[in-house]
Amino acid sequence: MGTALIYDEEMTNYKLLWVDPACKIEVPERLTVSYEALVESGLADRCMSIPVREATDADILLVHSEDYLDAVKTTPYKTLEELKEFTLQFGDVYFHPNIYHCAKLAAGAALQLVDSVLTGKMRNGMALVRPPGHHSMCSAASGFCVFNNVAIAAKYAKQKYGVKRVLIVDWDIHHGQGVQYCFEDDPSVLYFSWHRYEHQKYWPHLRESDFDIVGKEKGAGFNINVPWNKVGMQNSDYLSVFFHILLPVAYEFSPDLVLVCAGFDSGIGDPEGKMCATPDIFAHLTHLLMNLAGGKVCAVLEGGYNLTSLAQSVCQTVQTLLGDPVPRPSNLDGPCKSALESLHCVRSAHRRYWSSIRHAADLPSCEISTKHIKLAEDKLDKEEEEKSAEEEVWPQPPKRVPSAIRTAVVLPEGVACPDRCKCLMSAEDPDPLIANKFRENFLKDADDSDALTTLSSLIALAERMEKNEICSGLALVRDISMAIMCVIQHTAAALSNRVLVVCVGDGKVPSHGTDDGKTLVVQFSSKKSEEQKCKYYIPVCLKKGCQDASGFMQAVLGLLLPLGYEYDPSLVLLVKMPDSGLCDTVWKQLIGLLQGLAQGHTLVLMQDVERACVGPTASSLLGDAAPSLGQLHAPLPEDVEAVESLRHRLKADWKLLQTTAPETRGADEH
Ligand code: R5G
Ligand code: ZN
Repeated sequence: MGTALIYDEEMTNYKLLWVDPACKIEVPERLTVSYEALVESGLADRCMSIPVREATDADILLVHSEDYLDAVKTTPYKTLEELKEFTLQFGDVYFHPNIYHCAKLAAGAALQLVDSVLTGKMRNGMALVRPPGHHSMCSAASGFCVFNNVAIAAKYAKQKYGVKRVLIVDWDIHHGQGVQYCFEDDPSVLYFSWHRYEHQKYWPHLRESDFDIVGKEKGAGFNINVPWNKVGMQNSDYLSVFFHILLPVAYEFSPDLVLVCAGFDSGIGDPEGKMCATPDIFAHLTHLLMNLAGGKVCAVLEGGYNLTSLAQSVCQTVQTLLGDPVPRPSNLDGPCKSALESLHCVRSAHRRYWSSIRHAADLPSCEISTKHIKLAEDKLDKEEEEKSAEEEVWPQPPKRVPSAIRTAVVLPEGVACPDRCKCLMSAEDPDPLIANKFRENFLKDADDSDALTTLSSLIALAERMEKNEICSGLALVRDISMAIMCVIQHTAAALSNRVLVVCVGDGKVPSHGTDDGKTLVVQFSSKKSEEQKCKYYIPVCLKKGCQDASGFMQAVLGLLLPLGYEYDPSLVLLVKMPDSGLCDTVWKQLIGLLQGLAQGHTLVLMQDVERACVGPTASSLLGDAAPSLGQLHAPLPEDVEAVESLRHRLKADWKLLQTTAPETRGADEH
């Protein structure tokens, strides 16, 4: 099951035919540079190329009115003057004799993608299309959009495949008001959008783009707007919103399909968005969505006007859909104050609808609302904006070179090597140097040659992961504590290495050497442990340990991922203690999510009795999508309390744990 790529050069055959400074950015080259970058990087070849088709009238009428469709149908026959005239009805858009044809192909491309994925022919995919879709409404074109490609695709998926819940993630920097209007009373479609807003000063200047517009009637809570009130948002700002809003709600919602309004004008260098998130952020955004809906992610191009940034971002997205390990996250220095204000507003507006964020703080009565326009600050913003115009420079994302071996395993005799994995159990004798070191350090009283062989193989595995010959690994060991110590000692020996140790289940984790910052240990257990000993040992105590999926996922999304991303390890050591109580599906979600760290270098340790878990673990390490957890119920109040109190205690040290802006005392406050 591969990745679909849907593209047709025909969609480059329309352009602006008159002078209009606001419209000149939407050019055919947007598609050609994106596609050429995919071809030149070899990514296009690795995808399955699926032909586009024209959306039918019936498809288009799923979202648009007959009158509007009839009107657009006349555009191929109009003269230049008539096209200009027609365009004026809508504004913020342009027409061309061939745009109707292209708009049918763009919507049809989204439908071909949905067909490929929902028939099970393809795992996921991306459609490179023009014109974009997310602004177009039932009876109106808007913001370069003619037909609402993604909205049509969502309706089509529901109608043709009986899909019950669709998540639409709109990471374009503009508000897809067309998508919002289409589904605002529909609880079967959860629409999430972040967008440049600047207290309504930014296009399309709508009151209904603000955080307090949450959907209507039965659809209340199923529309999530995250307004950005400043330009220059960075990787941390985007990831914070994913960790603390989108992902908890998305897991609770449990979509059967994820559609992405994949606009890249939210990336650095874009003249419209004026944001500063680097192209590699799209690898992470994509990766974080890929364990929802059993991996059924369909990305459809929307905006993106800096051709360099656009092409790089498209490549990052497609390479991630293909399952290649994601790059180390960069520039994570915590969300800015304005982003935290937005985060806080959105969480408080939605806490009544979603149990996963019910514990969020209410807005203080003085309300740092996005509606509150701070005049004093606006002058400063203008100055900032001028300098951050188009001369933004950023390094080209490094090439993501996959390891020769994706997943290697170290297993005791008698346990079969899972499919597609490399078995490392050393037939040859262990390296005598390593063997001697072990005897001295760990195996004083034992002449346990089995243990020696296992540990040597484990070290060999860790070493080859460090050299990037092997991406991820799995070892079954007799003595988990000793194995942890071996790996930590070995890995931490290199100067720049950091190891994130994630332990699920009770049992003592060797925490010696955890205060130098070279290891960060997070342990999930049901046993109240002593108070946290040091900054780098974080015990997470859950009432039913890891048995309750809701409580566990809340801790993973709201605590472990932000900590992990900020810590930025070079290796993730994931340890499953005996009797962890974690079920396979939750375990697979955990492995999938953790592979966003350390370039996918995840090393799993389990006790040798856990043979039954080898298959599922290997599958996740190989990059298979985790199965959906189903709709999650409310987490236990005790667990919410435990996770929240930890988060509040740790947020001074770890900025990605913040969800509210720090109090500021200043003249502009009152
Ligand atoms: C496009 C306009 C104005 C006038 C004309 C830019 C996008 C996107 C959407 C819309 C625009 C803005 C034509 C046009 C604005 C105007 C990019 N969406 N836009 N008039 O995803 O006052 O401001 O990429
Ligand atoms: Zn846009």
